[in-house]
Amino acid sequence: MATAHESTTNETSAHSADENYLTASYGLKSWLLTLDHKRIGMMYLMGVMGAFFLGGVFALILRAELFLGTPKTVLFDLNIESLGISMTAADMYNQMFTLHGAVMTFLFIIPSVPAALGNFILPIMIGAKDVAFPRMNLCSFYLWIGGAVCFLLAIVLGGLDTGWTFYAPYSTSTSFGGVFAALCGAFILGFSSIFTGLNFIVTLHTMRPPGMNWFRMPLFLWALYATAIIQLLATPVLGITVMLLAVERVLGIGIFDPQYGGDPVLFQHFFWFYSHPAVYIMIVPAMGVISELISTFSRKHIFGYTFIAYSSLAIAVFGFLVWGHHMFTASSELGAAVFSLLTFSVSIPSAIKVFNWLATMYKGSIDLRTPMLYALSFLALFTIGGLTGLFLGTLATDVHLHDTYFVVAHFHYVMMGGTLVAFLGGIHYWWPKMTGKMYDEKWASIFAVGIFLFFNLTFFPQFIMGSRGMPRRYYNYVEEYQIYHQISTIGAFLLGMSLLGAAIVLLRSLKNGEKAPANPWGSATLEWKCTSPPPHNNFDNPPVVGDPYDMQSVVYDPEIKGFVDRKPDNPNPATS
Ligand code: HEM
Ligand SMILES: [Cu+2]
Repeated sequence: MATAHESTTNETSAHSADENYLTASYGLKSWLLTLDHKRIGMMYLMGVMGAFFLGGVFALILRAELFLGTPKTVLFDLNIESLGISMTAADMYNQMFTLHGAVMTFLFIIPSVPAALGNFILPIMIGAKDVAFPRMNLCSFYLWIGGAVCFLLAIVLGGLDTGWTFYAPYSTSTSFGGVFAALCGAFILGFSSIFTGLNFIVTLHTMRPPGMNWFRMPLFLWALYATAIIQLLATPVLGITVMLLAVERVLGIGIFDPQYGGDPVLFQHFFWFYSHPAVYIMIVPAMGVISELISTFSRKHIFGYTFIAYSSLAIAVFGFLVWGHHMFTASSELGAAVFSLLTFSVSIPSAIKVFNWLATMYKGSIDLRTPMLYALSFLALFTIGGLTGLFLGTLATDVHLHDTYFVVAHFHYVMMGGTLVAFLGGIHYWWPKMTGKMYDEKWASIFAVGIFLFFNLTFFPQFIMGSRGMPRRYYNYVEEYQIYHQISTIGAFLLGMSLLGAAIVLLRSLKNGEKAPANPWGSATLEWKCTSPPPHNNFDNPPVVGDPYDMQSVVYDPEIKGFVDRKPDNPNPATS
């Protein structure tokens, strides 16, 4: 007699081995015009990885320049009279950190987890065929492309040196010609982000299968849901702000520039009203990935499910109340004291998550596979990033640390040590599902460890030199900072090589990798119940919804080198 459980595993055999979303149709057009969330997710993945590579090249140029202090430079003065180009090494450095920051923030880290991994995984995790609005999903991807083109155009049009924050009145008066194009890029990318968020909210509200109430949803989905709320509510503010700035720059209407009667601090309020919540657009989905990884590779039910779920929402809400901590030195003392106090509120839900992950691991059967190595890295690096944030949130200490390398180290620990590392963990975790191939475990884990070590070598010295007064956004420095900069630069190049190594391991698996089973890691969420890679429609019959963290519901089957559903009447599948 076929039990409910069997019908889900039979799903696998209903498809011939090579029929899946990658082989459902062929040709460039079938990809470019696809409405399949999986293909859109894969295109996003390629796009954001391209952006990350570009941003990484800018970063290495910055670090190369900083290897030598005053008065030596690696960058050079550029003078091509026939083209009307004249730029000093200092100008070039300013351009590089602006492009690095803008590309990493707008083109890479904001869309990374939601638009690439979320698009691929979210519908399958709820047993659905697609997101609620597949056309809007494709539109979001093309808006991303449009935004990327604007940024490339900005480089061609003379670049920009405002920093990724576009602070007025400098951004309304700088002579570099790329500002307008970059503002348009940020505006368009905002819509791309809004469309993804809107799609996820509607999908989660309307398309969850019977049996999956809100509290049976995997925590990755709670995280994407909370993120989507921020995307929807905060991004329009950025859109309007950059448009106002563009109008001011082109038409000279006084909004932010005191020269025309505008208020530059107003710009900072508008900008950070988006950009602080935006840091939660970056970190909350990453936290969602970590919840899945920690539970799966500890082979234990997640500890404190409800607390983790609600803490995502709490972060989304509190995140809107703390933007003033970016402008302590520009606001009234009372205002600054209130924002300082409010800032601490966000650390509570973040700490709740960390404690619950630790409690999940406690007495678990921990499997140090590559995705888990990334998850452990995340725990260490995110904790350092978060705790150093408290020094910056404290009014008195921030006055000293503001605009130093301490800040640079802090946000790289959170964004790169946190989000990027979780993103890499997520890619390694879902890679078999997305591509149908297993990668080389040994080399993948070697590079994961390398990324952890060299990340610290790059960014830890920056805390020290920052607390000793090394300001950020400078292309030169006095001799006492040289040793820290040199360690940091060496670390950065080794880090770059480890990242490249990790990419090569993954890409090689496409050619040489073993075929992936449906459920290689023993996870209990629904995306592991369809074949790897999934068929075009994900599921022919809706899968049976269970507890997403019941690790006892699956058992290892050595024959297929993967996990299968435990059948209620037969606890050992190997003998069946
Ligand atoms: C190999 C890895 C990386 C290295 C070596 C690196 C290095 C740097 C350097 C040297 C600066 C300029 C500091 C200054 O002069 O103020 C900088 C700024 C910045 N980085 Fe990175 N970075 C890396 C990865 C990332 C990632 C993954 C992100 C975001 C997800 C990121 C976001 C930023 C931002 C937002 C700025 C501020 C730009 C500005 O001041 O306008 N970086 N980074
Ligand atoms: Cu903030």
